Amino acid sequence: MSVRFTRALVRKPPASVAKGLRAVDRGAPSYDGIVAEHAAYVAALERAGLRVEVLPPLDLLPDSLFVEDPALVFPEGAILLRPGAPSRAREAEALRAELAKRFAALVVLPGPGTVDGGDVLTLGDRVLIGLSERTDEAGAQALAAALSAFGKQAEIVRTPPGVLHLKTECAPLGETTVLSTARLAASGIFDGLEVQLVPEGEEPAANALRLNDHILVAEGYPRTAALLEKTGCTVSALPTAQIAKIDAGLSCLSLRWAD
Ligand code: CIR
Repeated sequence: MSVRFTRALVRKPPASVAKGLRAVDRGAPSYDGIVAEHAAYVAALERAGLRVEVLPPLDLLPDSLFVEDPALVFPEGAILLRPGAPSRAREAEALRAELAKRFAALVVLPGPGTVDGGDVLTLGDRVLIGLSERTDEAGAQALAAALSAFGKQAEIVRTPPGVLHLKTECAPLGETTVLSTARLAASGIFDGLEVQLVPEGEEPAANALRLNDHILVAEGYPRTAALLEKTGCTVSALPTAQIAKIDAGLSCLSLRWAD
């Protein structure tokens, strides 16, 4: 199941987090603010029933709290990815031993391509891989081959131009249901699935996180929260103003799986 989880791995924000990559400079985030947002996030994962393990901060890698980008995890095993930003390339290696401890199978994605986990949307045994500034064709092909060993069928799609990651604009709400911005849905990549559209003007809320019968959504997007309430899930609105300054949302702060 794409939305059933029992465990999560997160990494504490490093003191260097204000140096995290950002496409547009809207001012540096506050370290204390990011620590507070991270703590609220961990508490929300626990309320959703997940056992959360917190890895130590890595000061040399400012974006290393966004653990979803350097790896992909399933109950059957983990894949170490190849982050597309040069400053993030070493994050995968930093996760290797932690994943090897927790997963029976650990696959290291072969080069030379690049893939960020933020471009990977899992819907049951179907996995969409979005080509972006971070994920290239060679990386997507290598990941598609690695996924077939886990019994997953990959489809290579396109992250919209100017959008950091595929999941910046969408989130799985079930195996056949996605939350999406209208512009991403208009590309046709979700044809055949049930699509819940994020109300116009609330696009940043598309990067929500369904965990069991809970859904986490960025605070400040009341129409999206109301839409998500209709699923019958418990909806928690979480502060993300500081991590948003370095282009991050809710999914990228954890690796999640069911054991
Ligand atoms: C970056 O640009 O890589 C980080 N500052 C933010 C990464 C956010 N990751 C994600 O949405 N999957």
